[in-house]
Amino acid sequence: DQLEEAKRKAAYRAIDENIDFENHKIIGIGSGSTVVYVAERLGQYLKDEKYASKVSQFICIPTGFQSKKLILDNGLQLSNMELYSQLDIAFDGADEVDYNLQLIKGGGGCLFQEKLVSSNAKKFIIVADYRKKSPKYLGTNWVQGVPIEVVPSAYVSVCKDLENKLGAKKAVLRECKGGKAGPVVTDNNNFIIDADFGTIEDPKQLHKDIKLLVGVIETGLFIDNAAKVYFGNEDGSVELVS
Ligand code: DER
Repeated sequence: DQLEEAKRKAAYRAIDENIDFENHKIIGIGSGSTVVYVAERLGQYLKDEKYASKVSQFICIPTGFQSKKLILDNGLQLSNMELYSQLDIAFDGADEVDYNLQLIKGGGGCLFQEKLVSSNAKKFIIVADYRKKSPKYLGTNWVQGVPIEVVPSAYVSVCKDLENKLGAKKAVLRECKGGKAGPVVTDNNNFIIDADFGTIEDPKQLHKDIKLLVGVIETGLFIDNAAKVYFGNEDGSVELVS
């Protein structure tokens, strides 16, 4: 369908235009439904005799359980940040992109590992469908709030701080929808808070303010991180913004 095609085309083009088969070795693989096609494209190169010897030497670093599975399902080599803390390039999705390429990420609850990987990659590439592009500010298309990873024992105090000190309209603990009663628990055994700040004109400052709250581990505001964004459009075209 049109949306999946948009994701696939953006992801394929991002790989085709940014993977340096000669010099790249450590590759970050993000989380979500668009990055599925990034791993799929690498898997295709792995099956192509022209590229197989190079791609079989790639070391892929995941950003969570789903990301690990993408790497393994496509026959790629899996490793981790403890063994390879500096990456050549990383690919990931996003929940929203503003005019300055600042991002909201964390809709999938993997924001900590995603930011650990992206901030240690020489190049960070985002692949996203047309729904993620905001005309100007964050908080325009993505209205579920800024995802924030917190230490479980601090979730009440952090929610209060977000509302009373930082002006969030609402800050709520992310609950599991069906399947399990209770809060979402991250791959790092933490909780996620979604904080609604409306439109965010200064995401860099907001990120800093949130990070200072006791109990906050990381925010889903990715500042000055993305080098390029490939948007898959409804008409099948792909737009590169950098
Ligand atoms: O949670 C995240 O940051 C993921 O990257 C997510 O935003 C990806 O979204 P997608 O499933 O639309 O690619």
